[in-house]
Amino acid sequence: MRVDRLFTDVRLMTMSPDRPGLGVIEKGVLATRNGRIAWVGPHCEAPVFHAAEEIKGEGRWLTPGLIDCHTHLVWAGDRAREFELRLEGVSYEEIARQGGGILATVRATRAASREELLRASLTRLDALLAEGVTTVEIKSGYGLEPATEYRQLEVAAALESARPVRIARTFLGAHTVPPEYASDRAGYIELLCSTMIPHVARERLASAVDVFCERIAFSPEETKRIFEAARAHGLAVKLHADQLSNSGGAALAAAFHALSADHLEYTDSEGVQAMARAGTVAVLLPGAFYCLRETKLPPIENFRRAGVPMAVATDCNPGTSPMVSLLLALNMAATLFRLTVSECLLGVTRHAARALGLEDDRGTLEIGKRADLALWSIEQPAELVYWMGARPLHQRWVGA
Ligand code: DI6
Ligand code: FE
Repeated sequence: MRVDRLFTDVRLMTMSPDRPGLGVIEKGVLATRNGRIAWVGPHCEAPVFHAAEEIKGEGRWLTPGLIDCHTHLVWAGDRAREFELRLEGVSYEEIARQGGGILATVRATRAASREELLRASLTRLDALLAEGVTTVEIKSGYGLEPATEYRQLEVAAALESARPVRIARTFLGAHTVPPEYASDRAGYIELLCSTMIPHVARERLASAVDVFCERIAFSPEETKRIFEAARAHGLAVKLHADQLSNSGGAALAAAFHALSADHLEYTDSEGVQAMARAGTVAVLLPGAFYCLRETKLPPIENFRRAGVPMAVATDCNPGTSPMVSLLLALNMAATLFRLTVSECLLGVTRHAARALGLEDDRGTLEIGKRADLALWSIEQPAELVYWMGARPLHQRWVGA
């Protein structure tokens, strides 16, 4: 069999649904051709390969490249001062009401040039890539006006040319109501639905639409209207749901067959059941939970029992999760949310791919999937979750 790259002497976490847990193959071989996986399996079953390049793993672990399926990575400015205010006891919601929070980042992002945005974003992106991430979802939502929203998405696309990485783009114009529409919410929603969503769809600036459904952002009724516009323009939907209060966000997301509902601290069993029926992925964001010093845990055991796939992401954003380490998010998901090691690792591979609607394309080591790979200097899978701040990545490939 003629192949481009042949990985030998590797232990595989295939993440394949056809095998239990992480789909481990202890003595594995993986071959790639044209950027896709051409063969994968145990060494003893491997055919004879003619490879342009052989990579000897020396017993290291090979996994699919990690997927960070929820970030707001493109923004300008910083919110370190707000962090200090919170340390002094001011709440996140109070800061938002005073015009800080998201709106502070909106001002800085509107004022930033394309180049400034790109430079700031690359620093954060590089930190993720250094830990084996090969796909990053990036949301807009710090423009809240057409030009800046589109610019954020264009910068997200430009990151893909600047680094070996795949970017999935999500339009989050419905992050919060911008100040100029403070007394005309309906006017902003009209702008979203009649101008921005059609433009984003037409220009293929994003493949999904997200909404922050929350007391301080958009109501379930408003969310519905925005989702209907997304659907009418052929865009998938995702939802920031039940993060600070239970507004029935999870059930609403499920009713629209959302790819994912994210955060979910306040989701009730009705929401969990609806997500299970719709096949909506639960994206858990322990970084935001940690930064807000939230104490209400997402209903993990309920998700487990109902068979709702769980993903884990950084939520990288300047306000509630200034986190550029997906492995640290895993450690937090285990320690704070009690996810198992297998749940954690499936949550940044197979289930994260599904949260982006890309489960047929990546997220597992299976024939035909993209050869986006990470090779780790570890002795056992648990080390990817156990360490805080270690750099266990040996090498990564995007389309090997
Ligand atoms: N939920 C969050 O935690 C972030 N956005 C969202 O919808 C916060 C974004 C920010 O504070 O800048
Ligand atoms: Fe978020």
